[in-house]
Amino acid sequence: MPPTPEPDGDVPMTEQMTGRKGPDAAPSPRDLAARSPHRDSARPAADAPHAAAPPASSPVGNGTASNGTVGPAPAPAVTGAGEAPRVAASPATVRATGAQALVYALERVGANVVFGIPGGAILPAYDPLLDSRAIRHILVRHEQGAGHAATGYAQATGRVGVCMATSGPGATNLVTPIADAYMDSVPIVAITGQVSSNLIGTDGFQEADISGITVPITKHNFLVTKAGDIARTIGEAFHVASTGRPGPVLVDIAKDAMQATTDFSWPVPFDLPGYHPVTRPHARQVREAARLISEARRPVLYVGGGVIKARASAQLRELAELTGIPVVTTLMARGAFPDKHPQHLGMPGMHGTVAAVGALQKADLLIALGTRFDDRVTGKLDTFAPGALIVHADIDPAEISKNRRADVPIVGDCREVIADLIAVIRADREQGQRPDLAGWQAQVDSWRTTYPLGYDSPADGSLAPQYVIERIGKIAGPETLYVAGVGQHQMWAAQFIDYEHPGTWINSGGLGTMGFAVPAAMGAKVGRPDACVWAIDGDGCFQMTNQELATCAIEGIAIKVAIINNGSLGMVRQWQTLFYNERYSNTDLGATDEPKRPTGTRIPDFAKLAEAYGCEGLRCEEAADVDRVIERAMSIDDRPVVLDFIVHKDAMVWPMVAAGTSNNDIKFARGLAPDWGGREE
Ligand SMILES: Cc1ncc(C[n+]2csc(CCOP(=O)(O)OP(=O)(O)O)c2C)c(N)n1
Ligand SMILES: [Mg+2]
Repeated sequence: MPPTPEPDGDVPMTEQMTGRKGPDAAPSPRDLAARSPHRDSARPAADAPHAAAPPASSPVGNGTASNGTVGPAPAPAVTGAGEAPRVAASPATVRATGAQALVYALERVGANVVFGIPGGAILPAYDPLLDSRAIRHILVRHEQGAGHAATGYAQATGRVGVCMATSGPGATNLVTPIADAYMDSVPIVAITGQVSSNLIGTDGFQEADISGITVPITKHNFLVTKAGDIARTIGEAFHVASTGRPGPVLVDIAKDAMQATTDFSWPVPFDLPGYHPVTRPHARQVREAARLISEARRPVLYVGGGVIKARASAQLRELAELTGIPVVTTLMARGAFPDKHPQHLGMPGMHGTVAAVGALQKADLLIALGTRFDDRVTGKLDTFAPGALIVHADIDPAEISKNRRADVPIVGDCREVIADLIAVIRADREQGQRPDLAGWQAQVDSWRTTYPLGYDSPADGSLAPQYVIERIGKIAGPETLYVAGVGQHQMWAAQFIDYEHPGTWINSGGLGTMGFAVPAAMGAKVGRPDACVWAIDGDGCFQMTNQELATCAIEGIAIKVAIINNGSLGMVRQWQTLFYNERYSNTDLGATDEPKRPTGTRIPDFAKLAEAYGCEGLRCEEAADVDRVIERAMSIDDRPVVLDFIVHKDAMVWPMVAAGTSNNDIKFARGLAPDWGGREE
């Protein structure tokens, strides 16, 4: 492994500060401490010499993260650092229960929305929550919905999303969304009630060691057993979640800590020894990267979700236009670079475009920005981009050389890395250096025009799912936020909607969590109430979390949901078609099991289900009706709308690189491989 560069004059960053591990990493002392239910006693006192208040330049709280904002400017935080608690005009220090301190602290970090469900262990927190004028609590129907809603909120706004649950089953229901947020580096804070401290470790009623359970899927987690630690821990949790590489942080609070009385004051000194995310790239590494860029003849900008997290889209565009280098945007980076831009080759990976996949494979230099060489992008790793040198910039040093060795590693915030690269390259250009990329640009253009994304209309006249999604994108337009479930519909939504702005595409990329779309769309709409929010969901996914439509209807969260109803677990069925000899084991959802049921009977009838939830429900089965129902949905703003699009069962997602095979073996349709043409170098 090449050495990871150290920032100028700063401490080296280790995995223990990020929670991410390299392949051989042993648990850090902090991890071990984190696993101990007694770790609070190991914590140095808040007034220990190393404890320091956050510097004024990096205030704690929502909307203040240096690299967390996407899309339009986030709503202002309800309170800023330095203001008095909201609940009452109060002196610097007030007597408060731990539960009140929790609510005050949430107000002070700017958390104005909490998604959650109460229960015994978290009950003390719900009492002062009732008095808070600053925090809107949204009562969800399942904790998984709370977690994904927090993620959707965070993705849509760049602020920290917050979810809350009780101990035991409430907390374990948060595990999936926490893992989801971890994989996609989303800043959320999950607050859970824990049984009283004297019961911890006794298998008490509704006890689950949620901090132990979530060690591998949180950026950091805390178990709090003292009232006096609650406010500081909330401040730290928001700071850790939103700085450096964003991620989920869990705060598990014992019930007796919430019931005890303490002194609340703000701001709180932090106790985060060793947590110093590096944002400034090393100048020498940037110069080395610029040198490789000036020497490359077949370079590609390989752009990941970190560019969106770093709010670096404008810088990316400037770099791309300055250099003329073609751009690919991963599933997590859709919207980071405008789809209409002539240098954009689209999405790489398993269902990427031929041009994007081909460009990576034939490149002599990849400038990888905020991306992690995921297996869905690289295909068989040892055949990925065989002739390319790698510049890899990421805020998390644990990502660098994790999967593919970096020739030039750069640790830093993508916005700063790109800005520094621009400065160096611009200076070089002024000296007359201008690499000739004309041949390469012509080559990738020819792949793009020869192998555009496309689909066939079903021969039986039924609806093509791709057509439905394409029409939603055209009618709802590029200002809309699109939130996808997981499956074929997700890939088509990534392919057939044009994303022109960062933050307009929200999906579960890393974990691939079915059930993500409805609650995440709910959270996105709460965070961006003025935006139009469409969930593009599958009939399988929708059945996992659609109960949050009740939440949406009751809370006036007017999302639009398009169910791409192919009657099956379509993506799994596609693999059965291709790799299991068309043996469809347990992928047919049996929605229309004629003749056992009368023709036209659907289980469930999504339109009726929507109506039962207080939403508008519409069904569409004909291409001729597609625009009309989408426009009808666009005209409804006072309640959620669900559109049930009955689409062809056998449509498949193309292009495709079969799992475990080389990107070189990409097929743009069944059995059809592209002819790469051009020079093989
Ligand atoms: C929670 C969860 N369970 C199982 C899977 C495996 N899986 C991936 S896609 C898929 C099918 C999704 O079906 P549907 O929502 O109807 O989408 P379609 O592929 O038909 O568009 C399944 C079962 C998953 N990703 N997540
Ligand atoms: Mg389906």
